[in-house]
Amino acid sequence: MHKPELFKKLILVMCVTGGLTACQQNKDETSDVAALPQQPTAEEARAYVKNAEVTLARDYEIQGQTAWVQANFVTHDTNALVAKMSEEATKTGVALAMGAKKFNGLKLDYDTRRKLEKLKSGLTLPAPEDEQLNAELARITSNLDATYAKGCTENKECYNLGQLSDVMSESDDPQKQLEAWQNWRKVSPQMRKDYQKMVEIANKGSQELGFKDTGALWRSKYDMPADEFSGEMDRVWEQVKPLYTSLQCHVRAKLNEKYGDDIVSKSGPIPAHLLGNMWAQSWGNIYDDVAPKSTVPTTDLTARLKAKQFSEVEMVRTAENFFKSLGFEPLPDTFWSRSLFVEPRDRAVQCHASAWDINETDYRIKMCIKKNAEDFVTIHHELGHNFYQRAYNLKQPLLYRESANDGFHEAIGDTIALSINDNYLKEIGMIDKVSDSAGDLPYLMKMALDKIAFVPFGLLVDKWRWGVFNGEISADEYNKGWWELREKYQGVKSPLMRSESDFDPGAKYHVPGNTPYSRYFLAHILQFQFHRELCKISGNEGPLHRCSIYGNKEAGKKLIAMLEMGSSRPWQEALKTMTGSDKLDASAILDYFAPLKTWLDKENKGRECGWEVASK
Ligand code: X8Z
Ligand code: ZN
Repeated sequence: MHKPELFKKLILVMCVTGGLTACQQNKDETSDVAALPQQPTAEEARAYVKNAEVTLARDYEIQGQTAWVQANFVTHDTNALVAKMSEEATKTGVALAMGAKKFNGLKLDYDTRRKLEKLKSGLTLPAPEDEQLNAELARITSNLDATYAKGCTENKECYNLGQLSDVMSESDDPQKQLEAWQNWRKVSPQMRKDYQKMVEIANKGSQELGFKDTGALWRSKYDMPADEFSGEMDRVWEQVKPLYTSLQCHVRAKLNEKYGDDIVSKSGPIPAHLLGNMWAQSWGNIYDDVAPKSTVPTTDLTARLKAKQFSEVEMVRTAENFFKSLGFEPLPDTFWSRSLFVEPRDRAVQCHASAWDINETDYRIKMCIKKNAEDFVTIHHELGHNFYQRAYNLKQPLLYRESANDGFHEAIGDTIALSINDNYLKEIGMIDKVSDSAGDLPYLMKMALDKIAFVPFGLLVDKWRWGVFNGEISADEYNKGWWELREKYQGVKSPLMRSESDFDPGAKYHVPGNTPYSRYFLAHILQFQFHRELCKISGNEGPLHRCSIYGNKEAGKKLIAMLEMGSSRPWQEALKTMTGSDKLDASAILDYFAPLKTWLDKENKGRECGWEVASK
């Protein structure tokens, strides 16, 4: 609900609200399912799927509205309403999944088979059929989410994540950054017990549906065997790793120059509070510390937004204009009247940005926008969700109203935002002059700090959760397991001694929010594949980082066609229609950053790159 672009997954979690009548109806359907004959027919399978789509559609809107109100007004009561709603919805989702299993092995037409598979694996956290456990799961998930949104410790000391994040990104005082880093992590220890219980219940639910554990369920959603999927993630990471290692090496050397050996060693992992971001997941905010020396300063978009006195709404309008320039229809009036753009002063809201489709015509974003370049990009990210949702909602039946895979959803707005370069900014009057080729390296460095730095983080969050779900990371080693992965993949370490009375994964929204994270890893690879292709269609002949697809209707047409497919075909096919290849492929991201890699390798001469990983 907090990640409503996932709603099409969540519909399965939250299909029923609306009180007794709806519940009753669902009970009836459940018993219909139980009464299916031993050898069901293809006709019954088709009827089952049709019925499931009607059931899921029925309460979609009221569920969205309930979740919207809770996320915009986090209180004891709205949490209770959401918990009740997800309890009912999970019950229906589980019943539909169980019923779908009865058609296993039956020869069916393509769509009926595909939709049955979606019914079986659509839930994110399935509950067991036991009613009490289902109710407990719903209570826990809603509490975890609210704890994060409110940002208060068990002792009722409260922190504002937005303000702490400003310290992380703007302060030049490592002591203040450390304090902000530490304070935010005081909110999460109280989640630990609930989290452990939640894992236990969801695993039981997943097992009842026939999955080994909840992680196996999450990995089963990619049109390929679950193990193959994790192999694909690792394969692509190996492609990006040399570039990441070069970047980490350069950044570490620069931070070592700035802070000295006592704070940043020349050969170990980098302390996590010095990278300009609360989770050290993207490093664009420390650009000034690590920038290549150049006669040409890179465009400071934050400064340009300030100079032009852009309001939050104007930032969103500008992003909408980009989509319109590609041929997308404007967003509806209700988008502008119902979205949340500015953090309210008088109540707790879930500030983590999200995009919602309440029904086929009602689209919104919820975001506590800051007037800076980072949030300008995030606005494009969120609108990408809304335009994707509308494209498939208008073309596809309910069970196909989701992206080709969840990485595609996360990649669309980012793909558009890859065009936010000098060429584009000049075209829309944000800057007067496009920098010459001397500006390339600074720009690529800025982009790499955001995009390349993110890749290992995008990989490890779910490595941690997969380990938690399958028991490899036991409850008494949650925090240890987290930091081992952070060190291993990112070469980033905790700035303070941590122990099992901490629960640092809980300080990252998607963990208490139960939003799978591999999607962002996929998106960071896919967006460059999309960008490369759309640039080709636009007739771009220069380097990829100078390409802007703004205003190109041909590129827009190709993009829209893919969005309209929803999840009706395997993602590999959607990718192929768009790019000619059916494989996840890091060559596009590597092409994009090739000049930077050459530069980094030169800079890193004589430096010792890489880092030792403490053995388990
Ligand atoms: O959560 C998000 C979006 C909403 S789907 C703002 N992102 C990830 C994060 O913030 O951790 C976008 C990039 C990665
Ligand atoms: Zn997103």
